[in-house]
Amino acid sequence: MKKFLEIENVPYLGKNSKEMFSFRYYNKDEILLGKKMKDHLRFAMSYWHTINASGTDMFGGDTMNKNFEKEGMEKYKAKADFAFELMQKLGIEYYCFHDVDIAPEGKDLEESTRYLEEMVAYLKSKQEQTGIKLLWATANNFGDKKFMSGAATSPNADVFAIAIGKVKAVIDATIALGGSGIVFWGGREGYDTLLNTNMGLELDHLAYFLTLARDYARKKGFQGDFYIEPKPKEPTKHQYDFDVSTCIGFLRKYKLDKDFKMNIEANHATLAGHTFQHELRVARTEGFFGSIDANQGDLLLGWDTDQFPTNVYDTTLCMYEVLKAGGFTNGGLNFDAKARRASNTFEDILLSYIAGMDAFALGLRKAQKIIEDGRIDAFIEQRYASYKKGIGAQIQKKTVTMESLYAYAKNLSVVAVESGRQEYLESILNNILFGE
Ligand code: XLS
Ligand code: NI
Ligand code: NI
Repeated sequence: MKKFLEIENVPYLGKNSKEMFSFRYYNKDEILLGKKMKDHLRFAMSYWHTINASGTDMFGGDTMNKNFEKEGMEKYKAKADFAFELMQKLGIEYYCFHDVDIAPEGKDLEESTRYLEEMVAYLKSKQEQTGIKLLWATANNFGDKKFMSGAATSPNADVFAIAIGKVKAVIDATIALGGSGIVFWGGREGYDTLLNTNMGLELDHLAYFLTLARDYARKKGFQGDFYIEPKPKEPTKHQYDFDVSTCIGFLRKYKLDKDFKMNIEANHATLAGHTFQHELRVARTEGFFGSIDANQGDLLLGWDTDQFPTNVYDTTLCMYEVLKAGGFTNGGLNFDAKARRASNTFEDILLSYIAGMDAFALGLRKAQKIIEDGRIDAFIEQRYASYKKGIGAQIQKKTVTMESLYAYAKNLSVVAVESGRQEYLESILNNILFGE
Protein backbone atom coordinates (compact mmCIF):
# COMPACT_ATOMS: atom_id res chain seq x y z
CA MET A 1 0.00 0.00 0.00
CA LYS A 2 1.20 3.48 -0.86
CA LYS A 3 2.09 5.84 1.97
CA PHE A 4 0.55 9.29 2.41
CA LEU A 5 3.73 11.07 1.38
CA GLU A 6 4.11 9.00 -1.76
CA ILE A 7 0.71 10.06 -3.06
CA GLU A 8 0.98 13.22 -5.09
CA ASN A 9 -2.66 13.46 -5.95
CA VAL A 10 -5.73 11.27 -6.10
CA PRO A 11 -6.69 10.76 -9.74
CA TYR A 12 -10.08 9.90 -11.20
CA LEU A 13 -9.69 6.44 -12.72
CA GLY A 14 -13.31 5.51 -13.29
CA LYS A 15 -15.71 3.09 -11.67
CA ASN A 16 -13.71 -0.05 -12.37
CA SER A 17 -10.57 1.24 -10.73
CA LYS A 18 -9.04 -1.05 -8.10
CA GLU A 19 -6.40 1.52 -7.21
CA MET A 20 -6.94 2.32 -3.53
CA PHE A 21 -6.14 5.99 -3.81
CA SER A 22 -8.31 6.90 -6.77
CA PHE A 23 -11.72 8.37 -7.38
CA ARG A 24 -14.20 6.08 -9.06
CA TYR A 25 -17.00 8.62 -9.51
CA TYR A 26 -15.59 12.06 -8.80
CA ASN A 27 -14.20 13.48 -12.03
CA LYS A 28 -13.88 17.10 -11.04
CA ASP A 29 -13.91 18.77 -14.46
CA GLU A 30 -16.57 16.56 -16.03
CA ILE A 31 -19.61 18.58 -17.04
CA LEU A 32 -22.98 17.45 -15.72
CA LEU A 33 -26.08 19.55 -16.33
CA GLY A 34 -23.97 22.37 -17.73
CA LYS A 35 -21.58 22.64 -14.78
CA LYS A 36 -18.34 21.00 -13.69
CA MET A 37 -18.76 18.37 -11.01
CA LYS A 38 -16.49 20.32 -8.69
CA ASP A 39 -18.74 23.37 -9.01
CA HIS A 40 -21.87 21.35 -8.28
CA LEU A 41 -20.28 19.81 -5.21
CA ARG A 42 -17.98 22.53 -3.82
CA PHE A 43 -16.27 20.12 -1.43
CA ALA A 44 -14.72 21.56 1.70
CA MET A 45 -12.37 20.15 4.33
CA SER A 46 -13.28 20.61 7.99
CA TYR A 47 -10.24 21.73 9.95
CA TRP A 48 -11.44 20.50 13.34
CA HIS A 49 -11.94 16.87 12.42
CA THR A 50 -9.25 16.53 9.80
CA ILE A 51 -6.41 18.60 11.15
CA ASN A 52 -7.03 18.47 14.90
CA ALA A 53 -9.16 15.51 16.05
CA SER A 54 -6.89 12.71 17.11
CA GLY A 55 -9.19 9.87 18.01
CA THR A 56 -9.96 10.71 21.63
CA ASP A 57 -13.34 9.50 22.87
CA MET A 58 -15.11 9.23 26.23
CA PHE A 59 -13.25 6.03 27.01
CA GLY A 60 -9.76 6.57 25.72
CA GLY A 61 -7.12 8.98 24.51
CA ASP A 62 -5.52 9.74 21.20
CA THR A 63 -5.02 7.09 18.56
CA MET A 64 -3.28 9.48 16.20
CA ASN A 65 -0.76 12.27 16.55
CA LYS A 66 -1.34 15.38 14.45
CA ASN A 67 1.19 17.66 16.15
CA PHE A 68 3.97 17.23 13.60
CA GLU A 69 6.49 17.31 16.45
CA LYS A 70 6.04 21.03 16.90
CA GLU A 71 4.83 23.32 19.69
CA GLY A 72 2.90 26.60 19.89
CA MET A 73 2.57 28.69 16.76
CA GLU A 74 4.93 26.42 14.84
CA LYS A 75 2.56 23.53 15.45
CA TYR A 76 -0.35 25.48 13.96
CA LYS A 77 1.75 26.43 10.94
CA ALA A 78 2.70 22.79 10.45
CA LYS A 79 -0.97 21.86 10.70
CA ALA A 80 -1.82 24.48 8.06
CA ASP A 81 0.90 23.10 5.79
CA PHE A 82 -0.57 19.65 6.22
CA ALA A 83 -4.11 20.93 5.59
CA PHE A 84 -3.17 22.52 2.28
CA GLU A 85 -1.07 19.54 1.22
CA LEU A 86 -4.02 17.26 1.92
CA MET A 87 -6.50 19.45 0.07
CA GLN A 88 -4.17 19.62 -2.91
CA LYS A 89 -3.78 15.85 -3.01
CA LEU A 90 -7.55 15.48 -2.98
CA GLY A 91 -8.33 18.40 -5.27
CA ILE A 92 -10.49 20.02 -2.56
CA GLU A 93 -10.88 23.75 -3.16
CA TYR A 94 -12.49 24.95 0.08
CA TYR A 95 -12.02 24.63 3.82
CA CYS A 96 -13.87 25.58 7.03
CA PHE A 97 -12.60 26.28 10.53
CA HIS A 98 -13.36 27.44 14.07
CA ASP A 99 -11.13 30.18 15.47
CA VAL A 100 -9.53 27.72 17.90
CA ASP A 101 -8.78 25.20 15.15
CA ILE A 102 -6.28 27.36 13.33
CA ALA A 103 -4.48 29.19 16.15
CA PRO A 104 -3.56 28.66 19.79
CA GLU A 105 -5.62 30.35 22.49
CA GLY A 106 -4.03 33.13 24.50
CA LYS A 107 -4.62 34.18 28.08
CA ASP A 108 -7.40 36.54 27.03
CA LEU A 109 -9.39 37.62 23.97
CA GLU A 110 -6.77 40.15 22.92
CA GLU A 111 -3.94 37.63 22.90
CA SER A 112 -6.08 34.98 21.18
CA THR A 113 -7.04 37.50 18.50
CA ARG A 114 -3.37 38.32 17.91
CA TYR A 115 -2.55 34.64 17.37
CA LEU A 116 -5.57 34.29 15.14
CA GLU A 117 -4.49 37.25 13.02
CA GLU A 118 -1.00 35.81 12.64
CA MET A 119 -2.43 32.50 11.45
CA VAL A 120 -4.90 34.24 9.14
CA ALA A 121 -1.96 35.94 7.42
CA TYR A 122 -0.28 32.54 7.12
CA LEU A 123 -3.41 30.91 5.70
CA LYS A 124 -3.85 33.80 3.31
CA SER A 125 -0.44 33.19 1.81
CA LYS A 126 -1.27 29.48 1.50
CA GLN A 127 -4.53 30.38 -0.23
CA GLU A 128 -2.65 32.59 -2.67
CA GLN A 129 -0.13 29.84 -3.44
CA THR A 130 -2.74 27.18 -4.04
CA GLY A 131 -5.98 28.88 -5.11
CA ILE A 132 -7.78 27.14 -2.23
CA LYS A 133 -10.52 29.27 -0.65
CA LEU A 134 -12.29 29.66 2.67
CA LEU A 135 -15.88 28.41 2.54
CA TRP A 136 -16.84 29.51 6.02
CA ALA A 137 -15.52 30.17 9.48
CA THR A 138 -17.10 30.04 12.92
CA ALA A 139 -16.28 30.83 16.54
CA ASN A 140 -15.90 27.96 18.95
CA ASN A 141 -18.12 29.34 21.71
CA PHE A 142 -18.75 26.01 23.41
CA GLY A 143 -15.42 24.35 24.27
CA ASP A 144 -13.99 26.53 27.01
CA LYS A 145 -15.21 26.21 30.59
CA LYS A 146 -16.73 29.72 30.61
CA PHE A 147 -19.18 28.56 27.93
CA MET A 148 -20.50 25.73 30.09
CA SER A 149 -23.94 27.36 30.29
CA GLY A 150 -23.95 28.78 26.79
CA ALA A 151 -22.40 31.80 25.05
CA ALA A 152 -25.04 34.17 23.67
CA THR A 153 -27.50 32.48 26.04
CA SER A 154 -25.20 32.32 29.04
CA PRO A 155 -26.69 33.72 32.25
CA ASN A 156 -23.41 35.61 32.63
CA ALA A 157 -23.09 38.88 30.68
CA ASP A 158 -19.27 38.73 30.58
CA VAL A 159 -19.55 35.45 28.71
CA PHE A 160 -21.90 37.08 26.19
CA ALA A 161 -19.34 39.86 25.68
CA ILE A 162 -16.36 37.53 25.22
CA ALA A 163 -18.34 35.32 22.86
CA ILE A 164 -19.35 38.22 20.62
CA GLY A 165 -15.74 39.44 20.76
CA LYS A 166 -14.66 36.07 19.39
CA VAL A 167 -17.27 36.36 16.65
CA LYS A 168 -15.89 39.80 15.76
CA ALA A 169 -12.43 38.27 15.32
CA VAL A 170 -13.92 35.49 13.19
CA ILE A 171 -15.75 38.00 10.99
CA ASP A 172 -12.53 39.98 10.50
CA ALA A 173 -10.71 36.72 9.67
CA THR A 174 -13.40 35.67 7.21
CA ILE A 175 -13.25 39.01 5.43
CA ALA A 176 -9.44 38.95 5.33
CA LEU A 177 -9.51 35.45 3.82
CA GLY A 178 -12.31 36.21 1.35
CA GLY A 179 -14.61 33.59 2.93
CA SER A 180 -18.16 33.34 1.68
CA GLY A 181 -19.90 32.30 4.89
CA ILE A 182 -20.04 32.64 8.65
CA VAL A 183 -21.60 29.79 10.61
CA PHE A 184 -23.39 29.85 13.92
CA TRP A 185 -23.85 26.51 15.56
CA GLY A 186 -25.27 26.92 19.02
CA GLY A 187 -23.27 24.24 20.79
CA ARG A 188 -24.49 25.08 24.25
CA GLU A 189 -27.20 27.57 23.32
CA GLY A 190 -29.97 25.62 24.94
CA TYR A 191 -30.68 24.15 28.33
CA ASP A 192 -30.28 21.04 30.43
CA THR A 193 -33.08 21.84 32.84
CA LEU A 194 -35.84 24.43 32.82
CA LEU A 195 -35.49 24.61 36.60
CA ASN A 196 -32.63 27.08 36.10
CA THR A 197 -33.52 28.62 32.73
CA ASN A 198 -35.21 31.81 31.56
CA MET A 199 -36.01 30.67 28.05
CA GLY A 200 -37.54 33.91 26.74
CA LEU A 201 -34.57 35.98 27.89
CA GLU A 202 -32.07 33.53 26.41
CA LEU A 203 -33.79 33.53 23.02
CA ASP A 204 -33.83 37.34 22.96
CA HIS A 205 -30.13 37.39 23.78
CA LEU A 206 -29.38 34.87 21.07
CA ALA A 207 -31.21 37.00 18.50
CA TYR A 208 -29.43 40.16 19.65
CA PHE A 209 -26.09 38.35 19.42
CA LEU A 210 -26.79 37.34 15.83
CA THR A 211 -28.02 40.84 15.00
CA LEU A 212 -24.84 42.43 16.35
CA ALA A 213 -22.75 39.98 14.30
CA ARG A 214 -24.76 40.59 11.14
CA ASP A 215 -24.65 44.37 11.46
CA TYR A 216 -20.92 44.41 12.17
CA ALA A 217 -20.08 42.11 9.26
CA ARG A 218 -22.25 44.05 6.81
CA LYS A 219 -20.73 47.33 8.01
CA LYS A 220 -17.30 45.86 7.26
CA GLY A 221 -18.42 44.93 3.74
CA PHE A 222 -19.04 41.19 4.17
CA GLN A 223 -21.38 40.11 1.38
CA GLY A 224 -21.50 36.39 1.98
CA ASP A 225 -24.05 34.36 3.88
CA PHE A 226 -24.67 33.84 7.56
CA TYR A 227 -25.73 30.34 8.43
CA ILE A 228 -27.46 28.79 11.38
CA GLU A 229 -26.57 25.13 11.75
CA PRO A 230 -29.53 23.36 13.34
CA LYS A 231 -29.02 20.57 15.86
CA PRO A 232 -31.63 19.37 18.35
CA LYS A 233 -29.42 18.23 21.22
CA GLU A 234 -25.89 17.36 22.24
CA PRO A 235 -24.16 18.80 24.13
CA THR A 236 -27.25 20.37 25.72
CA LYS A 237 -30.38 18.33 26.25
CA HIS A 238 -32.36 20.82 24.20
CA GLN A 239 -30.75 23.17 21.70
CA TYR A 240 -32.63 26.26 20.57
CA ASP A 241 -31.51 25.68 16.97
CA PHE A 242 -33.44 22.39 17.05
CA ASP A 243 -34.15 21.88 13.36
CA VAL A 244 -34.61 23.88 10.15
CA SER A 245 -38.26 24.75 10.84
CA THR A 246 -37.51 25.96 14.35
CA CYS A 247 -34.61 28.10 13.14
CA ILE A 248 -36.66 29.66 10.34
CA GLY A 249 -39.41 30.62 12.79
CA PHE A 250 -36.80 32.18 15.07
CA LEU A 251 -35.08 34.09 12.25
CA ARG A 252 -38.38 35.44 10.96
CA LYS A 253 -39.48 36.56 14.40
CA TYR A 254 -36.27 38.53 14.92
CA LYS A 255 -36.08 39.83 11.33
CA LEU A 256 -32.86 38.02 10.54
CA ASP A 257 -34.34 36.05 7.67
CA LYS A 258 -32.86 38.20 4.89
CA ASP A 259 -29.27 37.51 5.91
CA PHE A 260 -29.30 34.05 7.47
CA LYS A 261 -29.64 30.72 5.70
CA MET A 262 -29.21 27.15 6.87
CA ASN A 263 -26.11 25.02 7.11
CA ILE A 264 -27.71 21.59 7.20
CA GLU A 265 -25.85 18.66 8.71
CA ALA A 266 -27.01 15.16 7.88
CA ASN A 267 -26.29 13.72 11.31
CA HIS A 268 -28.12 16.59 13.03
CA ALA A 269 -31.17 15.96 10.88
CA THR A 270 -31.38 12.35 12.02
CA LEU A 271 -30.84 13.37 15.66
CA ALA A 272 -33.90 15.61 15.26
CA GLY A 273 -35.93 12.64 14.05
CA HIS A 274 -35.89 13.80 10.43
CA THR A 275 -34.26 12.50 7.32
CA PHE A 276 -31.44 14.54 5.82
CA GLN A 277 -33.65 15.09 2.78
CA HIS A 278 -36.47 16.42 4.96
CA GLU A 279 -34.28 19.17 6.37
CA LEU A 280 -33.00 20.06 2.91
CA ARG A 281 -36.54 20.10 1.56
CA VAL A 282 -37.78 22.43 4.29
CA ALA A 283 -34.90 24.82 3.67
CA ARG A 284 -35.42 24.74 -0.09
CA THR A 285 -39.17 25.23 0.14
CA GLU A 286 -38.78 28.15 2.51
CA GLY A 287 -35.91 29.79 0.63
CA PHE A 288 -33.27 29.13 3.29
CA PHE A 289 -31.06 26.61 1.52
CA GLY A 290 -27.44 27.61 2.08
CA SER A 291 -24.74 25.08 2.84
CA ILE A 292 -24.27 21.50 3.96
CA ASP A 293 -22.24 19.70 6.60
CA ALA A 294 -21.81 16.41 4.81
CA ASN A 295 -21.60 13.42 7.09
CA GLN A 296 -23.76 10.60 8.37
CA GLY A 297 -24.72 9.16 11.71
CA ASP A 298 -25.25 5.60 12.81
CA LEU A 299 -28.93 4.93 13.23
CA LEU A 300 -28.21 2.50 16.08
CA LEU A 301 -26.31 5.14 18.04
CA GLY A 302 -28.07 8.18 19.43
CA TRP A 303 -25.38 10.79 18.97
CA ASP A 304 -23.47 12.86 16.45
CA THR A 305 -20.94 10.30 15.24
CA ASP A 306 -19.88 12.51 12.30
CA GLN A 307 -19.01 9.63 10.02
CA PHE A 308 -17.90 10.13 6.46
CA PRO A 309 -20.99 9.86 4.26
CA THR A 310 -21.14 6.66 2.23
CA ASN A 311 -24.86 6.00 2.02
CA VAL A 312 -25.67 6.56 -1.63
CA TYR A 313 -29.43 6.82 -1.10
CA ASP A 314 -28.78 9.79 1.17
CA THR A 315 -26.22 11.46 -1.06
CA THR A 316 -28.49 10.98 -4.09
CA LEU A 317 -31.54 12.48 -2.42
CA CYS A 318 -29.37 15.27 -1.03
CA MET A 319 -28.00 16.15 -4.44
CA TYR A 320 -31.52 15.93 -5.88
CA GLU A 321 -32.55 18.66 -3.38
CA VAL A 322 -29.42 20.69 -4.12
CA LEU A 323 -30.11 20.57 -7.87
CA LYS A 324 -33.75 21.49 -7.33
CA ALA A 325 -32.65 24.40 -5.15
CA GLY A 326 -30.62 25.69 -8.10
CA GLY A 327 -27.28 24.55 -6.68
CA PHE A 328 -24.94 26.19 -4.19
CA THR A 329 -24.18 29.90 -4.33
CA ASN A 330 -21.96 30.71 -1.35
CA GLY A 331 -22.29 27.30 0.29
CA GLY A 332 -20.79 23.91 -0.37
CA LEU A 333 -20.38 20.38 0.96
CA ASN A 334 -18.23 20.59 4.05
CA PHE A 335 -17.13 17.20 5.33
CA ASP A 336 -17.96 17.71 8.99
CA ALA A 337 -16.78 14.15 9.37
CA LYS A 338 -13.92 12.23 10.86
CA ALA A 339 -12.33 8.91 10.19
CA ARG A 340 -13.21 6.37 12.89
CA ARG A 341 -11.02 6.19 15.95
CA ALA A 342 -9.56 2.92 14.73
CA SER A 343 -8.86 4.33 11.26
CA ASN A 344 -5.83 6.04 12.65
CA THR A 345 -3.34 6.60 9.85
CA PHE A 346 -2.76 9.49 7.47
CA GLU A 347 -3.72 7.14 4.66
CA ASP A 348 -7.12 6.72 6.34
CA ILE A 349 -7.68 10.46 6.10
CA LEU A 350 -7.24 10.24 2.35
CA LEU A 351 -9.34 7.11 2.08
CA SER A 352 -12.18 8.56 4.11
CA TYR A 353 -12.29 11.73 2.01
CA ILE A 354 -12.20 9.62 -1.14
CA ALA A 355 -15.14 7.58 0.20
CA GLY A 356 -17.14 10.71 1.02
CA MET A 357 -16.34 12.57 -2.18
CA ASP A 358 -17.10 9.55 -4.32
CA ALA A 359 -20.39 8.94 -2.48
CA PHE A 360 -21.47 12.50 -3.27
CA ALA A 361 -20.18 12.34 -6.83
CA LEU A 362 -22.19 9.18 -7.34
CA GLY A 363 -25.15 10.86 -5.64
CA LEU A 364 -24.87 13.79 -8.05
CA ARG A 365 -24.75 11.45 -11.06
CA LYS A 366 -27.80 9.57 -9.78
CA ALA A 367 -29.70 12.77 -8.92
CA GLN A 368 -29.16 13.93 -12.48
CA LYS A 369 -30.58 10.58 -13.63
CA ILE A 370 -33.66 10.97 -11.42
CA ILE A 371 -34.33 14.35 -12.98
CA GLU A 372 -33.67 13.18 -16.54
CA ASP A 373 -35.68 10.00 -16.02
CA GLY A 374 -38.58 12.19 -14.96
CA ARG A 375 -40.85 9.45 -13.61
CA ILE A 376 -40.71 10.64 -10.00
CA ASP A 377 -41.19 14.31 -10.82
CA ALA A 378 -43.99 13.45 -13.25
CA PHE A 379 -45.71 11.35 -10.61
CA ILE A 380 -45.65 14.20 -8.11
CA GLU A 381 -46.93 16.62 -10.73
CA GLN A 382 -49.78 14.28 -11.62
CA ARG A 383 -50.63 13.62 -7.97
CA TYR A 384 -51.79 17.21 -7.55
CA ALA A 385 -53.58 17.41 -10.91
CA SER A 386 -56.93 18.08 -9.22
CA TYR A 387 -55.67 21.58 -8.45
CA LYS A 388 -55.26 22.33 -12.14
CA LYS A 389 -58.94 22.41 -13.07
CA GLY A 390 -62.37 23.14 -11.68
CA ILE A 391 -62.66 23.79 -7.98
CA GLY A 392 -59.00 22.87 -7.46
CA ALA A 393 -57.85 25.63 -9.79
CA GLN A 394 -60.03 28.08 -7.86
CA ILE A 395 -58.51 26.95 -4.54
CA GLN A 396 -55.09 27.29 -6.09
CA LYS A 397 -55.93 30.86 -7.17
CA LYS A 398 -57.38 31.49 -3.69
CA THR A 399 -60.62 32.80 -5.16
CA VAL A 400 -62.98 30.61 -3.09
CA THR A 401 -64.83 31.36 0.14
CA MET A 402 -65.87 29.12 3.00
CA GLU A 403 -69.44 29.33 1.72
CA SER A 404 -68.58 28.53 -1.88
CA LEU A 405 -66.52 25.51 -0.80
CA TYR A 406 -69.32 24.34 1.44
CA ALA A 407 -71.78 24.61 -1.41
CA TYR A 408 -69.42 22.69 -3.67
CA ALA A 409 -68.64 19.95 -1.14
CA LYS A 410 -72.02 19.35 0.48
CA ASN A 411 -73.19 16.63 -1.91
CA LEU A 412 -69.87 14.98 -2.77
CA SER A 413 -70.43 11.42 -1.65
CA VAL A 414 -67.77 9.41 -3.47
CA VAL A 415 -64.29 10.90 -3.57
CA ALA A 416 -61.64 8.97 -5.47
CA VAL A 417 -58.32 9.67 -3.74
CA GLU A 418 -55.63 8.06 -5.83
CA SER A 419 -52.88 5.72 -4.70
CA GLY A 420 -49.66 7.28 -3.36
CA ARG A 421 -47.67 4.42 -4.96
CA GLN A 422 -44.84 4.58 -2.43
CA GLU A 423 -43.47 1.12 -3.18
CA TYR A 424 -43.57 1.70 -6.91
CA LEU A 425 -41.65 4.96 -6.50
CA GLU A 426 -39.10 3.27 -4.25
CA SER A 427 -38.58 0.65 -6.92
CA ILE A 428 -38.02 3.38 -9.50
CA LEU A 429 -35.37 4.88 -7.26
CA ASN A 430 -33.68 1.47 -7.05
CA ASN A 431 -33.99 1.09 -10.79
CA ILE A 432 -32.25 4.43 -11.29
CA LEU A 433 -29.57 3.67 -8.70
CA PHE A 434 -28.77 0.11 -9.71
CA GLY A 435 -30.32 -0.32 -13.14
CA GLU A 436 -27.10 -0.47 -15.08
C1 XLS B 1 -21.29 19.96 15.93
C2 XLS B 1 -21.30 20.82 14.77
C3 XLS B 1 -20.07 21.67 14.57
C4 XLS B 1 -20.36 22.77 13.62
C5 XLS B 1 -19.41 23.92 13.66
O1 XLS B 1 -22.09 19.08 16.09
O2 XLS B 1 -21.56 20.04 13.63
O3 XLS B 1 -19.00 20.90 14.16
O4 XLS B 1 -20.43 22.31 12.31
O5 XLS B 1 -19.32 24.46 14.92
NI1 NI C 1 -21.48 20.69 11.66
NI1 NI D 1 -22.34 17.96 14.14
